[in-house]
Amino acid sequence: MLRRGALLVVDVQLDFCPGGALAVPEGDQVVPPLNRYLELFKQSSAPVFASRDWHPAQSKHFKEQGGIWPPHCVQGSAGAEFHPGLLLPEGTIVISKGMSSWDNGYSALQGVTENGTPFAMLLRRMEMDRLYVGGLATDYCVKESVLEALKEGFAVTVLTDAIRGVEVEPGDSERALQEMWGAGAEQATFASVRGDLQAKVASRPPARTD
Ligand code: VGL
Repeated sequence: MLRRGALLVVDVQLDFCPGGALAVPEGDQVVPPLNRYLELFKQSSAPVFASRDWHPAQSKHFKEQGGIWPPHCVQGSAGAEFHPGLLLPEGTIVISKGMSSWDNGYSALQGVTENGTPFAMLLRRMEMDRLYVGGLATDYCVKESVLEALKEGFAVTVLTDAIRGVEVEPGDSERALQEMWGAGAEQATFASVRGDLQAKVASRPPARTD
């Protein structure tokens, strides 16, 4: 069956990069490999989504309100910006999540577009059936997005050369990956994804015009 795949870049925001409020070790090192994927998906005319944590200033996700994290990715703040080196192509659809004060917002599948359309609904409307997922952080938002996408019935490929973990406890990322594989996620790196997409472009039926 022809697979229709989209790229989901998870939370490559300044607060999750070195120097940010909740820095993921080597978080910025996902940027160069993600740029290669972004270029590939753009060339293949495949959709690109970029999720972002987009928290209110007061959130139960934050330590002061009973959560476990320092304040980060507050709506409109500099730390909530995407990493400036991330080359999001024109037409990238931004998915915001964690926007209410009670919402951890780990899963991009709980996110919404700028128009308020739920991401999962949009993926169905666009007849997508596979998500290729990279970004930050392996052990939180990547993991939760992957697990929920699988639950929602999408196939998922984790881009293992374009993810990094928070590692609150050493080994968290490895455990997160095992959980994702156990739930049915597949893994790939750039060369095989490029092969996939090129094969698909070559075999794509004419676009429906009705
Ligand atoms: C994340 C910790 C707290 C993430 C978000 O994007 O993975 N991690 N909030």
